[in-house]
Amino acid sequence: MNKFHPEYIITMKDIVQEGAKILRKVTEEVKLPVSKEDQDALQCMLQYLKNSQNPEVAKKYRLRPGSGLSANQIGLDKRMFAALFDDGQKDLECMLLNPKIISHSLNMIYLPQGEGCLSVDRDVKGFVPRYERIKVKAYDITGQEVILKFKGYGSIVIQHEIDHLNGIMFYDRIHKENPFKLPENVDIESLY
Ligand code: K2U
Ligand code: NI
Repeated sequence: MNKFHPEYIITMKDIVQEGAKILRKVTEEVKLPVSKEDQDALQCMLQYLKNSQNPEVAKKYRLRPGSGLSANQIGLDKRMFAALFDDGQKDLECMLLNPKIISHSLNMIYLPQGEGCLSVDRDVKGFVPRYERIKVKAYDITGQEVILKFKGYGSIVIQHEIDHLNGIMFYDRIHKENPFKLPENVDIESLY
């Protein structure tokens, strides 16, 4: 049994920091049908994102804002994550299990300010090339298979989270010699 029951409030002390082995592990597939324990943990992860994006609550619990949180970031060796972001039209929340990118655009994008991470308590400068559009096959919290498309900022968030499930940190994707060098012969542009 893990501690993430429905009323549990995830705070920064629950978020694994870089250096922990679990952040470098390829995490285990979630068993279907989805157990109550896994559903509860996923709900706690989404609630963290909501809390962290609410200024009063974030202040009260000293939460860093997040638009995504993967299970291994709270110490669970499971292929699942929660995401909460505004995709330009609407506020989108998702909790996905066993996600797989099944297709993606050739063109790429990057955040001009670079990326951050709840598990990385330092500034790491540099561009992180991401696919502009992705199509993802995953399972929702009820165990139903879903096929979802993401573009722009949402695509960046989802790729950042799926990377976590594969033990990849955002700075692994920054050019080693010149952090602001973009990949050649790739159509890549700043998200804004
Ligand atoms: O996985 C995580 O650590 C959450 C990441 C997700 C993320 C980082 C960079 C770009 C997209 C997603 C961050 O906590 S989200 C932090 C943040 C919050 C608001 C806006 C941008 C980044
Ligand atoms: Ni991260």
